[in-house]
Amino acid sequence: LPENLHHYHTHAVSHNQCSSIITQTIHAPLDTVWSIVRQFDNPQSYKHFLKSCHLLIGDGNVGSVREVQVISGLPAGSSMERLEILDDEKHVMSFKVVGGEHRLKNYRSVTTLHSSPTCDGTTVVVESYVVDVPPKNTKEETCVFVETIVRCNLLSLKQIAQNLASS
Ligand code: A8S
Repeated sequence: LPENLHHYHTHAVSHNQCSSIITQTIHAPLDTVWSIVRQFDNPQSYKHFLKSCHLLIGDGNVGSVREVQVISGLPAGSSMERLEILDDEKHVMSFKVVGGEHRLKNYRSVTTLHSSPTCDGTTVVVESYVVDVPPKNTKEETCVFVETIVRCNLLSLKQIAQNLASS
């Protein structure tokens, strides 16, 4: 396994937090996938639970803060998120939640892209997160909720990247 996997996806997790890691194989070149993931001001291009995004601070580099509006039907209205890592060489992006109207306090995620060592033109996306378990919820419930969202996001990223790569 690439050595940066361990480095970027090992999180300090306290007793009232939950954490996990999700992977997705995409049949598109790494640069294609990265061109989508790296756009901090346009997460709604593949995160279909979001309807809009605008930057409150910065221009899309590290330290920028975005505000996203969530589609209706979810227990959330908006989220404010700060870009923590954007590494165009190592293909790492990370953001943390710094506010908003939702239940995922202190959510932080790291996404890394890896060229498949065995299959040309294929990318493996690895996404890990840590979040506080909300009052009156269990770790299990929180993980299921977050994993559902992250899996949907990565499946949608796969579809969009594969369409771009085959056009
Ligand atoms: C991401 C990951 C997650 C986003 C969650 C888990 C969120 O945007 C949604 C619903 C919520 O209740 C929390 O990579 C929050 O965006 C869709 C508003 C943060």
